Amino acid sequence: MTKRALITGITGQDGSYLAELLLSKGYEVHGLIRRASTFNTARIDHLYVDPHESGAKLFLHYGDITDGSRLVTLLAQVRPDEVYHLAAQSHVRVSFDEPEYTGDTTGLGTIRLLEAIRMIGLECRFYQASSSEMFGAAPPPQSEETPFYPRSPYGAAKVYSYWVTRNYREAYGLFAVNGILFNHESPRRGETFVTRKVTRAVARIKAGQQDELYLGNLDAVRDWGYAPEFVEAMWLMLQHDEAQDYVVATGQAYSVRDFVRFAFEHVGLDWEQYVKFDDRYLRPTEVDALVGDPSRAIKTLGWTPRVHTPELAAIMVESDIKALETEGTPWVHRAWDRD
Ligand code: NAP
Ligand code: F7E
Repeated sequence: MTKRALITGITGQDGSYLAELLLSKGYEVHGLIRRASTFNTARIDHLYVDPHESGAKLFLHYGDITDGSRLVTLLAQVRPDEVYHLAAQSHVRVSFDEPEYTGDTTGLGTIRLLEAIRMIGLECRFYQASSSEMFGAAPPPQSEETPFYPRSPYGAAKVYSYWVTRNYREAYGLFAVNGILFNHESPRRGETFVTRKVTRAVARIKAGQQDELYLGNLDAVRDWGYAPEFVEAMWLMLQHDEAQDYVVATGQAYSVRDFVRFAFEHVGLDWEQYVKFDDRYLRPTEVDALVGDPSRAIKTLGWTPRVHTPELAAIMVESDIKALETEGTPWVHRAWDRD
C-alpha cells in the first residue's frame, strides 16, 4: 500500500529534502504551499511532475497555517497517513520584529493543524518541528530532559507548539512526536541565516563581486548539522512503535567565528580582512550556546550524524561558488535586510 504524507512548509529547506526522501521511499507526497505573486517553489521544482502526466507522486495545495478551515478541508481531502508540520516563521531575529505574527504561525499554527486532525477523526502520525531554540538560556549539553528557557518570540512560540503536541498525544492518543532539532544547514538554507549568509558572501568575495561582510555576534556557539541527514530522523521518528520526543544534533560545538573561518579558509582567504561588525544583526536577547545530546535518537532510532560543521561549511561554499558561476549576477546589498 502506498503511504501518503502531507508536509506543511514543503517549500522550505527541510520540506524540500523531506519531500525528496519520502518520494524516494515510494510515498505519495502532498505539500501545503502559500499563494504568492511570484513563484516560491524553487527548492522543489526539480521534484514536480505535471499531474496530467502519469507517475506524478507530488501534489501541491494552496493554503496557509493561519487558516484553520483550510487545514480541515485539506486534511479531509488528502487523508494522509503521516503529517509533517514544518511550516513556521522560522527566523529568530525576525521574530523580534514580528512577534504577534510569529506566535500566530509558529505557535497557533500547530494547534490549528492538530485540532483539524482531531475534528475530522483522522488516523495519522504527526511530526512537530520543534527546535533547540526552546532551550534558549539553559546551559549545554541540552537533552530531552533539559528544561526550556526560550529567549525570543520564536522560541516561546515553539515551546507552545511542543506542549500542545504532547498534550494531543496524552489527551487523545494521537501518535504525535516532537523532533527537537538543533541548527541544520545546507546549500538550500535560507540566505539570511548566518551560515548561508557567510557562504554566499565567501563565494562573492572570491569572485570579486563583494568586498566585505557585516555580521553580528561571532561568539555564539551552535551545533550545526546537515539538513538532508536531519530529515531522515524526522521520518524515523514516525516509523517507531512508540511516540516519543527526540533531540537531533551532532553533539559538536563551534562558534559563529569558527564557521566564518572554515568558510573563508576553504577558498584560501583570511576572514579578518573582510568581516565587519554591525549591531543591527544583534538580537535583544541572544542564545549563547546550543549543543545537543542526541543519545536517544542514536540508540532508539539508529540515526547518526555524519557531516560535521567544518565539512558542512565546505559543502555550502562549494555550492554557492557553483551557483554564482551559473547565475553570473552580482549580489546587491539590500539596505532593508536586517537579519
Ligand atoms: P524555512 O526554510 O524557513 O521554511 C519554512 C517553511 O514554512 C516554508 O515552506 C514557508 O513557506 C512555510 N511557511 C511560513 N509561514 C507559513 C504560513 N503562514 N503558512 C504556510 N506555510 C508557511 O525553515 P526550515 O529551516 O526548513 O525549517 C523547517 C521547520 O523546522 C520550521 O518550523 C523551523 O522553525 C523548524 N526548525 C528549523 C531548524 C533549522 O536549523 N533549520 C531547527 C529547528 C527547527 P514560504 O516558502 O512560502 O515562505
Ligand atoms: O543565527 C548569530 C546569531 O539566524 C545563528 C533557525 O533555523 O536555528 C536557527 O536559528 C547565530 C545567532 O540561526 C549574524 O546571533 C551573527 O547566535 O543562523 P541564525 P538561529 O538563530 O540559531 C534554530 C535551531 C531554529 O529553530 C531557527 O528556526 O548567529 N549571528 N551574525 C547572525 N545571525 C544572522 N542570521 N545574521 C548575522 O548577520
